[in-house]
Amino acid sequence: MRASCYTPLLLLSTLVLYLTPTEALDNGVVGPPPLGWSTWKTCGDASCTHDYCDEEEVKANALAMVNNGMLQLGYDYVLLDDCWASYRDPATNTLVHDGERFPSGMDGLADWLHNEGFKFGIYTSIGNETCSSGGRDITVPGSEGFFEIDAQTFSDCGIDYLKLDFCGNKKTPSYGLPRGKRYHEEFAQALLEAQATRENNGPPIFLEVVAGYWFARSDVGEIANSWRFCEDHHDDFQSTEEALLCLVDQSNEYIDVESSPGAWKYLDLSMVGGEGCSGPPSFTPHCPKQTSANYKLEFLTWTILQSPYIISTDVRNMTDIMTEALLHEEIVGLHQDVTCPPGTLLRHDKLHKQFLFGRTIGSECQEWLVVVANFSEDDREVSVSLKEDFGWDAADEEVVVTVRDVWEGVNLGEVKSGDYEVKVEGGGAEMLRFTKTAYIS
Ligand SMILES: *[C@@H]1O[C@H](CO)[C@@H](O)[C@H](O)[C@H]1NC(C)=O
Ligand SMILES: *[C@@H]1O[C@H](CO)[C@@H](O)[C@H](O)[C@H]1NC(C)=O
Ligand SMILES: CC(=O)N[C@H]1CO[C@H](CO)[C@@H](O)[C@@H]1O
Repeated sequence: MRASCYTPLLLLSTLVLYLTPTEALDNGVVGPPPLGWSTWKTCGDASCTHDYCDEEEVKANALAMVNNGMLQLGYDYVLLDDCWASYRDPATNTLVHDGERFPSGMDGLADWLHNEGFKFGIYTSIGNETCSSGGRDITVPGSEGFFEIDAQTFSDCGIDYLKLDFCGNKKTPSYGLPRGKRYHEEFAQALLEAQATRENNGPPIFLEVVAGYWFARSDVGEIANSWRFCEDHHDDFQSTEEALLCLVDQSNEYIDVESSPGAWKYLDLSMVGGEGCSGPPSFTPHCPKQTSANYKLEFLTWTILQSPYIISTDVRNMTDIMTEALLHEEIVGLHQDVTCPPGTLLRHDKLHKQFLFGRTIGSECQEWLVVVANFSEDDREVSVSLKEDFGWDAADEEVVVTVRDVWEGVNLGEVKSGDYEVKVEGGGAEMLRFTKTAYIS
């Protein structure tokens, strides 16, 4: 199995970094981070190879989202990953979909999904090949050399979202650096122009870039609505820790471009519940490679950071942890709430492998939401400091703070000042909400 996406490691040390404010890609995408489902780790049947997908699988998962409440809760993006294109027509130079997998074509599928209330997304690569073939014995052409034509084709078939990867001839060592930033700028421009041919310039096309951050750094918000900034995420607890450690690296050494409505840092796909198993006779809809505690941690950290949350497992067969997490109304509501800035990493205790993430919430941004994540072997309570972490210092004698366990949906009690000690399950996480509720006179 080839890696799904672009691997940036070799480039990091050679880039010049600039500190400038983020501008947003001006394509009309505004508002909260996307919620949805992707084909990438969802195996459709016993012939499963990542990323297998076809019309039947996509429609069945979409209908499951209608029936299990996901769509109603806001999971409205249905995204095809690297599995739909098959060749470039030599006469018209347009990309052609795999007709066996998608008998109705991309526009037929787009119409069907729009009719059910979903938004529709597809995938391409900015190099001359895509990163995978979706389990077929073919090389799938990328968009290099055809940015305008492809952008127009995608727009014409009615997409609402495009994942832009970077594979192909960039494997030539000297390939990526001189072209990476320019290509992303040109593609974003081509997509804007294609979108402008739509009636009333819309609906907008959400643009996700996989490698754009490594080339455009602090300018990434000008070329994308979401950007990856770490390695591919896998159904693996170590991979989850690595994803979160990328935030530590950024705050120490690299530019950290903050998210804002319409421009989101993306932790990559989520595999809560476990990806599907490959091939007969082992095929089952889920092969969990993590514990439920680990999946809870994954869900809580993705949501407090307001990463786009795209689930990539079989939602036709929801496991208990999937139902508990994905359909958690209060947490999904907080993830979608853009009144206050997105969560950030407040503290990382390297020795004890503990992370504290936080953001302000509430109509006045005066409450605090935190996630404490425990990757360690240590037996040690984690303390949240009202003063150090929230700056809640004033009139401390009079303030009473209520603490709520958001996952369990219960109030834990009150704390007056100082530290709040929270016990976190091994390899797990807790989400707490701190609200100043009363003043003692
Ligand atoms: C992509 O470019 C590489 C390097 O130039 C080349 O080896 C490969 O054949 C190209 N792929 C396609 C599909 O043209
Ligand atoms: C953190 O997890 C470890 C196991 O990985 C566990 O032994 C320890 O009790 C946990 N720490 C806290 C503070 O709950
Ligand atoms: C293995 C398994 O349980 N698969 C089921 C997943 O859900 C679909 C739709 O409900 C069923 O048809 C499968 O049998």
